[in-house]
Amino acid sequence: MTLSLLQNEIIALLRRKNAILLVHYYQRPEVQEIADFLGDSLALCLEASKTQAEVIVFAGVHFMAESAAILCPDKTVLIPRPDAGCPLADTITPEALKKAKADHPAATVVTYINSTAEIKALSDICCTSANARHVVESIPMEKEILMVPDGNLARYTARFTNRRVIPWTGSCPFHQALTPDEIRTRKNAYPDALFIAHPECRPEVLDLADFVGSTAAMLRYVQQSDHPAFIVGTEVGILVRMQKDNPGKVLVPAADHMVCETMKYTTLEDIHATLLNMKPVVAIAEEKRLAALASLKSMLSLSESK
Ligand code: CIZ
Repeated sequence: MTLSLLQNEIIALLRRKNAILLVHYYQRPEVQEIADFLGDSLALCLEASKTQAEVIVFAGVHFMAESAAILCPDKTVLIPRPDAGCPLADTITPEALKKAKADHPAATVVTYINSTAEIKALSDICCTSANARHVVESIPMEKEILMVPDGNLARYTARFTNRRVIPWTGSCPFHQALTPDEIRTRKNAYPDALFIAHPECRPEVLDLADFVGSTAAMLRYVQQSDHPAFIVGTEVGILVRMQKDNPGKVLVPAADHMVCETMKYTTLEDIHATLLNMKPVVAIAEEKRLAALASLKSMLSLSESK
């Protein structure tokens, strides 16, 4: 692969500034090409906490860079596009969560990593789409569970865990927009393909899936399968990595509209400017960071004991 002049300049700047570039699977292809690490939000934050680099440039949406800053207070975390928000994370406000907690005072609050630092700070434990079931199963049977902000992930997790889960009403707009009719149309066009879906899709869509899993689990599934074709029910950016890992397989997005607008904000020009200016820096007030860290750590200690 030949890199562009701008890509090479970014790589040179990264080395000169003792920085690493963390890139989410849903980012633009040209940004994915120069990633030091490509991954889901949790894997990227864990890379951030292990690196010797002093500076982390996060190509993702805001909550992801915030999670890196929560876990790595000794490092400078830069976000090239601070306006790259997450519409799912925005479906819950601290005030609304405080009210829900007051309405369900005995409930354990399980919060998807796709949430702001403020929401994490008000939660008992975080989860990802990969470990939601394990996290929920760690909570005593008799406890009510308030699971925020993704209602689809909450409902999907509840199916397997025999727990009293109260789902929040939030959803990711492009996962939520995928319909069973669109899947049937794709299946007619690709009758030999398996349909794999992210748990942020709605229940009627998940019912049609041959496999449901997180981004990392979907990548693993396609790579380990002998099947020649897949209809992929998550953000189209993941197809870049999936196709690279599986050059001989037919991979089609479940619907062409499965594009996260804010994930595509970050351009090479933004990353270049960020490295030249060493800003914008992700800053979180220490009290809030420590409270958010506690809910992330509860999740991490659980996966260590798995
Ligand atoms: O946490 C992430 O990175 C997202 C958005 C989804 C996933 O399943 O990995």
